[in-house]
Amino acid sequence: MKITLIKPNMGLKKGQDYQDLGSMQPYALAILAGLIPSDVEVKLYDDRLDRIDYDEKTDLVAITVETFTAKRAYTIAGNFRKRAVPVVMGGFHASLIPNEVKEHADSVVIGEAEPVFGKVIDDLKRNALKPFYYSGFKCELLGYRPDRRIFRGKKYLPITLTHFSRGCPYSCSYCPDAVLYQGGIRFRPVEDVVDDIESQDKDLIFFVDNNITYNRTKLEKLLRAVRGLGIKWISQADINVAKDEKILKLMAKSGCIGLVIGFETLSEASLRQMQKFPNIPLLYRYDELVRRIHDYGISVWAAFLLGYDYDTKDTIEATLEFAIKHKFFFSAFNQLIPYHGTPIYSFLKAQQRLLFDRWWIDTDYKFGQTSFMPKNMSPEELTDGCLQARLRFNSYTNIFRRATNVNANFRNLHRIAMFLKYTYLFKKEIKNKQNMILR
Ligand code: B12
Ligand code: SF4
Repeated sequence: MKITLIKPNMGLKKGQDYQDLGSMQPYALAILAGLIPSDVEVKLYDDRLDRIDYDEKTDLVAITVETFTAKRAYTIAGNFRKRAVPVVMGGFHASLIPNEVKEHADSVVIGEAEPVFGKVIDDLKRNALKPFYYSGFKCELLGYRPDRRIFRGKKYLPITLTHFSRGCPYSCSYCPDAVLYQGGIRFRPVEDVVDDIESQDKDLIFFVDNNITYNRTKLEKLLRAVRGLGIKWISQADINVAKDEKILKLMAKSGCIGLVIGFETLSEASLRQMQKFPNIPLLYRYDELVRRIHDYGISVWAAFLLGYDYDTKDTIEATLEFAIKHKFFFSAFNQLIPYHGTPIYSFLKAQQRLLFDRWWIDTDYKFGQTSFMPKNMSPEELTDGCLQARLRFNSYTNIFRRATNVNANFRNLHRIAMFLKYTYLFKKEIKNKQNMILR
């Protein structure tokens, strides 16, 4: 028996397949591969790097679907189903809007693969696949091991993705994770994480946790365990971590070189509307807290989300100035994207402010476009404001300014190389991705 795993590409630019300048390993598919019995052959097609051979013999196609790759996933699924190969889909989008996804798949897994993928394979063997498998986002994170052999021979960035925790206790109104995890957060045993890291030959680890710093006691255990492994790592955190100097020190000692932090907006009213509660009390301390993180040698990858009802063009400008002032390693100036199933999607729909019912499958929608009617700007002004912020943050003058952050971005040769490499990739990607058509 053979199972083919697929990570779809996102889009087309000027009629050509869009190519990421650097793709990361599709971690979810390594988890799936680790759940497949050893007597079953496994093959990965990463549509961002490979050309899929639809005629190659296989017994099941398993596709991971995010909202931005849904359209392409449906096309790929259609090509296999035409050849009578059954298709199962899972992932964020499949769990957010399973009925839409079911129209393009034989089976849809709603939730995490671990509790149900074995059952899917058993049912396949009996020729009795079910239309839906429900597992939710609450399974215990025990004893499984991602199988990354599927990535061999493919040109990915030299980063290993793994995680310590899954979930998030907050409920920001734009966030698909909040909808799926429903406020839960679970942790892997530290030994499993160490094992997973030690089985890799890469020395840069990306913990894809939503917020690795949420539970400091558990984090401390992890930090002490990974300190001796000689790795460098990055992860996602909230700004509250900067209040705790002891943990910052431990993080730096254990190899932490960067944190993705969601600042979102400098408008307190917008933060309230987002229900971004961990940020609100610290909004007026952002300057001091960012400096402290940098003082510990940790770079900040800032994430902003613009276009909520109290944001104006001035908010975008102030956000850009804030990002330049703090010489962030990287900044994402994202406009609000209403994902199906989130409270903000329902809110905008009820107010008849969605410009597309389902932007992700609408042929008129382009990547980077605003898909709703903002309150204090036109959609075009929001689109252009975010694009200009990305371009200006990555102008040569501002790259030079950010390079003078010698505490973090230019701390040593390794960091300098990393800063230059990733800044080059990000700068190129801005224009590459903007206005791309989803396939
Ligand atoms: C790492 C990451 C990235 C990396 C790339 C990762 C990669 N391998 O290419 C970077 C930083 C480049 C990135 C980019 C983007 N990302 Co991103 N990213 C993440 C992040 C932080 C972790 C993803 C991950 O590995 N999770 C761990 C895996 C194991 O979890 P999982 O995918 O849910 O998989 C489990 C289940 O869903 C299920 N499952 C998944 N697939 C399948 C398939 C089958 C068949 C089955 C049975 C089950 C199953 O089982 C898995 C194991 O339990 C998530 C947020 C998060 N914390 O998860 C956002 C997230 C996935 N990204 C998101 C977005 C929007 C993007 C961008 C579009 C952002 C942008 N505007 O450019 C781009 C798109 C890139 C692309 N080319 O596709 C959104 C997707 C939302 C959605 N509704 O689809 C997320 C959820 C963030 C968010 N909260 O908004 N991202
Ligand atoms: S803190 Fe981050 S992961 Fe958690 S709900 Fe808010 S946006 Fe989502």
